[in-house]
Amino acid sequence: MKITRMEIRKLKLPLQRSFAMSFGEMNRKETVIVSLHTADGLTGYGESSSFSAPMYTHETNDTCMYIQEHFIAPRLVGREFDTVEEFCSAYRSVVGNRMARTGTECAFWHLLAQRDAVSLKHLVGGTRSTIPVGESIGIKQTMAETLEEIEQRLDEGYVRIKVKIAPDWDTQLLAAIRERWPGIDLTADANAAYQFTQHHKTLEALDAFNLSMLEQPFGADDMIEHAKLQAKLKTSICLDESIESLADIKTADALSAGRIVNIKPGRVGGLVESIKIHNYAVAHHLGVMCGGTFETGIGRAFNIALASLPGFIYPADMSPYQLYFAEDIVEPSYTVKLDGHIDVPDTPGLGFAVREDLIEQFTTQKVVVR
Ligand code: OSB
Ligand code: MG
Repeated sequence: MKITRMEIRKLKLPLQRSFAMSFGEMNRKETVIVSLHTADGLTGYGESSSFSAPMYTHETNDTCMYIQEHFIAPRLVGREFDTVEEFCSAYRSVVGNRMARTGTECAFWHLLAQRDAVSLKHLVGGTRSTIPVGESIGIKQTMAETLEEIEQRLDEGYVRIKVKIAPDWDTQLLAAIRERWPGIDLTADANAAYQFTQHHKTLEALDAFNLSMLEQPFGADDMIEHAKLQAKLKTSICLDESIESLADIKTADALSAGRIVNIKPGRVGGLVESIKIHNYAVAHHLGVMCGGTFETGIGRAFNIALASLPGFIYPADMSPYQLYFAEDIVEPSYTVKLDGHIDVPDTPGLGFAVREDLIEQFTTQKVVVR
């Protein structure tokens, strides 16, 4: 397939409500949508689901656009690629910047799915036809609000509740949830808010809440600290920010820094690296869950395909757009069924129809490389 043009757009999506995590509050959602256009007239879409500020990782919407425009697109446009390996090797000189690379790489997977008339699930080797979904609940003003939202999601069928925690929003909250729902699948995600010396006692005490996992208590680089805590904790640590690559999961495994990995294509640079991490985790008896960074339906399509791999035994962070955005840019988007599962599309291509008119409408910045 010959790439004739690459478009990189920043979109601003109207948010339904803000969402707070330990590192800050998200009051607007901007994302980067990439499209690759071929000489045969195909269009492949991908998403670099980054944020306006470098809070979750070092990348931002603007760095994703910049890296793709100046360092990735020029290595692709005018060239021909038949496999994802050939495609990725064209820009292998670009280190880091994994969210930027993800948008580009996923757009190529979308092209492959169209060329071969197969689903993304088929391309990645997925085996599940449905995947279980849990809700990720941000830090709210009050406990009552949080409990109310949990109740609503449980009524809607979600099979796991993940609450965001921080040093001033942890034990009391978890105690209140457990008091009301002793048996639900409950997890907590700290987004790197704690420090070992200051907080390890508090974190060890979280064992009392029978969480299915404690996600990323310490900083991304604090692999040793995670290992020290995991050695004292019954609860499994799930690593999110700490794992950007296959090399990172190998390090984490060697140190016993956690028992579960949250895989997000965006954080690790795309589906190729995600599959490698998944395969390593399965071979080394680590658990795997599929996370997200509030992707639109385009980014979610790749996450859903990934989550259909057999190692994804934990419910995915895959809440549908209605929880965050007023409108999605695919239509129809997916829904969470009353049994808490979503169907994995198994039709050729993305599995969702892209609303190009809405992409146009939400675009605030656009770069075309030809
Ligand atoms: O830590 O898993 C996280 C969203 C943005 C950035 C980081 C995280 C999250 C979530 C929500 O928890 C996951 C989602 O539904 O996309
Ligand atoms: Mg997380």
